[in-house]
Amino acid sequence: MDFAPDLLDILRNARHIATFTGAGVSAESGIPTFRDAQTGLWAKYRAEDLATPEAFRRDPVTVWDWYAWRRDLMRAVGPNPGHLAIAAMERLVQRVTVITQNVDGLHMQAGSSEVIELHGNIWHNLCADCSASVPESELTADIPPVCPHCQGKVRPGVVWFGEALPAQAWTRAAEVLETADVFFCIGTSSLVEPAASLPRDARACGRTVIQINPEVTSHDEIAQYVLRGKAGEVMPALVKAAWPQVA
Ligand code: BJW
Ligand code: ZN
Repeated sequence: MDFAPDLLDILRNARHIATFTGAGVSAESGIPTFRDAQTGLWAKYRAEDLATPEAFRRDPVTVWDWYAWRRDLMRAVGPNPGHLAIAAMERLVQRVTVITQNVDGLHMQAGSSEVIELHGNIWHNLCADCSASVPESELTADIPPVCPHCQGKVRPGVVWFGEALPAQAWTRAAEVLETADVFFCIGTSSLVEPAASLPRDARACGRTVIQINPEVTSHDEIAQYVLRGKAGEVMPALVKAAWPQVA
């Protein structure tokens, strides 16, 4: 794989690299994306029936069961070379921040130490009524489990449509834009707001934006470098090309 020499220089000289990631990064681990035709979750299921607070209120059993199925699927897989290449940059660059829309925890499993989860984490549980966090050890056998504090219904700790992103995660992501030299945008369709605004904001802040995706997205227009391909192939090759002695 060939990369522009100036891109490799930018990476070698960077002191802070941010990677903004989406479902495409976990696709090669075997986790379906949302919007890919045929294989994406939204090709088979309706987001309105499963990923909104209204859906949970209407049919908590179906929503809980769907997330239980996805948890089973995720439990069986691990990080792929894309996650690992992002984590490996921590040994080569002063600071690497991962801002992810993914809820699977695979960046942490790969060894990334600074991970901002914009859409929550599927392994967390919280009460839909009192918002208390409920540890796995306190989950009752009910479907959905019952909150130990208020007897409300327990739900997965992810961000559904119509819900605000966790304030602290959003603030931290905004701070990253101020210091990162390079902003990778990897494996996201960039259709879901407000997360999709981050690459645009990064470009407006004067950062070098690098897009990695096998398909065209609206962020091709704002990225200075567009690398067409799979994250698990492009990222390891790029890290090796930029730091051939050490990567
Ligand atoms: C590969 C690859 C490989 C494949 N390598 N690449 C402004 C304008 C319009 C709408 C809105 C707006 N502001 C808010 C909205 C509404 C809504 C929204 O954006 N809707 C649009 C879809 C129209 N946003 C919200 O509701 C958000 N909340 C909000 O704004 O609240 C406001 C508020 C403020 C104060 C109080 C109250 C409210 C919340 C959004 C939550 C999104 N949740 C989900 C589900 C999470 C839980 C779960 O997992 O079930 O998050 S939806 C889903 O989409 C998931 C993802 O994180 C997110 C993004 O998807 P992603 O990662 O981009 O995946 P795909 O499938 O779309 O794309 C995969 C890409 O990978 C493709 O490009 C492939 O080509 C590529 N690829 N293989 C590299 N090997
Ligand atoms: Zn409760």
